[in-house]
Amino acid sequence: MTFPLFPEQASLGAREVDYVMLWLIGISCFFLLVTAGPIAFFCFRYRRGNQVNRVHIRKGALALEFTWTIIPIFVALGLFGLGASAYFRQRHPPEEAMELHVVGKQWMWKIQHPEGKREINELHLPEGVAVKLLMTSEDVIHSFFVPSFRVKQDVLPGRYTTIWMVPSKPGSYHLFCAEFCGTSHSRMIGRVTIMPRAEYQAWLLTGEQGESPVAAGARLFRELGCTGCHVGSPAVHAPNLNGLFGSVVPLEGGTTTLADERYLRDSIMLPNLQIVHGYEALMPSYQGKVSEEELMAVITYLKTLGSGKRGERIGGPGSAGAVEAGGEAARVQPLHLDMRTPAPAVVQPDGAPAAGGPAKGGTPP
Ligand SMILES: [Cu+2]
Repeated sequence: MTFPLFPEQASLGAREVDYVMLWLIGISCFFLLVTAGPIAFFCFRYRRGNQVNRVHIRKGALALEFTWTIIPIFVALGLFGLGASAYFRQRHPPEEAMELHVVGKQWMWKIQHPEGKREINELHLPEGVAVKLLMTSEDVIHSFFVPSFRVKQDVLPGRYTTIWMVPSKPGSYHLFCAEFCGTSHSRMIGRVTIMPRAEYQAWLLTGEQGESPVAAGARLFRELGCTGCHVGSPAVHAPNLNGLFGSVVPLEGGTTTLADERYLRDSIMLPNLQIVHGYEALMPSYQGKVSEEELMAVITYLKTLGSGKRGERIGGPGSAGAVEAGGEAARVQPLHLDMRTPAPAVVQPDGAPAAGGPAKGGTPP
């Protein structure tokens, strides 16, 4: 149910956030009454000049002190548990979630869908599908806020942040920037439109059909000269990128790091930050040479290498495996919502994952 004064609930996890909020408000009101009430009463009763008994004031009450210490501890721990479990679910998108790219800049939201479709200050989403937003900023700190989804996340220059949700109710909802980001911050607003899946699929095919991030990434990988060192048997000894994403990378100095989006980004923009064990620091920095969108495209392409996803999305059985600098990338199909292929995490309105793809992250936000 939607509670009065709360924004509409348009994602599956919105209700959970509302319950946590209501518990916090309820418990705060309760303790406000049990403390402010007696204060007001005693102020009145023991005001100066009032004829009341002021002798034999009780100095200690151990049982009372234990009670008002122990009960609030458990109340606070309970609230912590509620909030932490909601937060934990909000931070862990299911692996199969459909990934959209969001770039914030003064003063607009630029969004790209996995099939290549782009939009500005508009975000169209299919109903009942887990959606993950990979976000960064071109300039200052912005904050992606959709009240009806109960999600808000800072969008930072030089870093990736993510949020995810399962849109649950077709309609149109507000999108805000919730971080003061300059003179036109108040104009950095947009709309989120949730559509039934078939309608979303049809909408994807309308208007200009852009290059998908995977295809663009494959092309850039070639054009930027990455193939010279990372493909085949190059003259320069460079790390193999097949199956890199999600793996643990041994670094110079004996430490390791997880090859996530942050690592891939840093390896391209700040290559000397973390040197892979056994390799020389020969990689040039691409800072200033690629835009945020291009960088996201290259990283999306790298994520598909050797992960099996590449075959699923761009080639077919023959294409998974060796890095080929995306020769087949042009054949990207809008497969995400095609029922014949492994779908992204599709979640039924009651929160249970459908057969199309389990939502490993549990109850989504
Ligand atoms: Cu902003």
